[in-house]
Amino acid sequence: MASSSIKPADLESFQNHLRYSDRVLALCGAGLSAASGLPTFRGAGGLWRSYDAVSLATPEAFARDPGLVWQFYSYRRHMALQAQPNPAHYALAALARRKKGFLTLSQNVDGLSQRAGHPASRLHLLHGSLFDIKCTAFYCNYTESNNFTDPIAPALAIPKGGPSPASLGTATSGAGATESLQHAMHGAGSKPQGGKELDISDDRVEMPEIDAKDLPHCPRCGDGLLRPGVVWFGERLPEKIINEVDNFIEEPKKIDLILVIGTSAQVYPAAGYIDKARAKGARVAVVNMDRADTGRGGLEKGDWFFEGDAGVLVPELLKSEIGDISNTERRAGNREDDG
Ligand code: BV8
Repeated sequence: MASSSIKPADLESFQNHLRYSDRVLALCGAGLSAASGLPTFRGAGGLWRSYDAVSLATPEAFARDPGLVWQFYSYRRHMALQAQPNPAHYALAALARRKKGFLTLSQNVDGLSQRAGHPASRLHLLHGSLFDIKCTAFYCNYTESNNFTDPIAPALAIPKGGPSPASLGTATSGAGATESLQHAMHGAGSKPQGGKELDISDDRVEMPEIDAKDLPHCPRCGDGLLRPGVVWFGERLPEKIINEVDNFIEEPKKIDLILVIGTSAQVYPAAGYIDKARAKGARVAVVNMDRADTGRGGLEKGDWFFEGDAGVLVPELLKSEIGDISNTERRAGNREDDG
C-alpha cells in the first residue's frame, strides 16, 4: 500500500525503472537529515544566530573570527552527535549493499549516512565532514578523521543556563515574572545556573567571546589553529572524490537514474551532477518537501517528483529493492561495511 503522498502509478513506474537500473546515483542534501532533527541551510532563513550560515562557511570568516566559526561548527558537531540516522539514511545504505552500480553523493557533513552503515566505498562526502579536522598552518598538513570529541575544546562547550528567551516571554506576575527578573539581572552567560543547554543558534542567547588561544590547536606543529575538515565556499572539493565520481560518470555505460534527495541543488559543483547524469541518459527522481526545488535544470518528461519527507518517502520508494527496513533488526543485521 503506497504511503499517502506517492501516487501508485508513479511508485510503480519508478520501482519498475529502478529494478532494471544498473547504474544509479543519489545526490543528497540537508533535507535528508531533516527528519533526524538537524536544521537545513535554508531552514531558519539560512541564519545561524544573526549570521548567514553560508557566510560563516568561508575561509574569510575563519580568518576574521575563528572563535565564532568554531562556535558555529562545534554547535553543529554537537547537534549531529545528538541526532540519529533516519530511515532514509538506512534505506540508501541498504540499496548500496544490494545494487553494485549505486553511488551516494552527499553534501552533508553530519556523519549520519556513515552511522547508518552506508558502505564507505559507495559513499562520497563531497563537502567533507564535521568530524574531520586539519591544521591551518601553511607548512603543516596535519589532518585527523572521525574526531568526535564534544566539545572539541572546553571553551566551546554549549553554555547552560536558565530558561530560553522564548520561554521567558513577558510574564508580569508569579513565577514567570521572577524568572524574567532573575534572567534580566543575571543574563544568560554571566552566572551559570546549571539548567539545560542554551540554544546558541538563537541570537538572543548570550554567547561568550572565545579567545583564539582557547581554540583547538594542532598537536603536531603546536601552533597552527585546527579547522573543521569541511569544504568551505570558494574552496576546491577533495580531488580524490571529484576524480572517483567523474570516473564513475564517464564509464561508457549509461547512467539509468539519479535520485535527488532533500537538496535545493543551488551549490556547485555538487548540483552539476544532476545534469551530468542526465547527459548520460539518467532519469531524475526528486524527493523534496518543496515542489519548487527541482534544481536548476527543472524536471523533464520521464522524471519523477515525490513531494514529502525524505525520511518517509525514500524507504517507501526503495522498498521493492531493499524490502521493508522499518524493523530495526533488518537495519542492524545488514550493517556489514564492505569498506
Ligand atoms: C568551488 C560544507 C572552486 C560546509 C558546503 C557555479 C555557479 C554558481 C556558483 C558557483 C559555481 N561554481 C562554484 C560556485 C561557487 C560556490 C557555489 O556554488 N555558490 C552557490 C551558493 C551559488 N561553490 C563553491 O564555492 C564550491 N567550491 O567552487 O571551488 C575552486 C576551484 C579551484 C580552486 C579553488 C576553488 C564549494 C561549495 C561547497 C561549500 N560547502 N558545505 C558546511 O556545511 O558548513 S555547501 C552546503 O550548502 C551544503 O553542503 C550544501 O551543499 C549546501 C546547502 O544545500 P542543501 O544541502 O541542499 O540544503 P538547503 O537548506 O539549501 O536545502 C534543503 C532542501 O531540502 C530544500 O530543498 C528543502 O525543501 C528540502 N527539505 C527540507 N526538509 C526536507 C526536505 N526534503 C525532504 N525531506 C525533508 N524532511
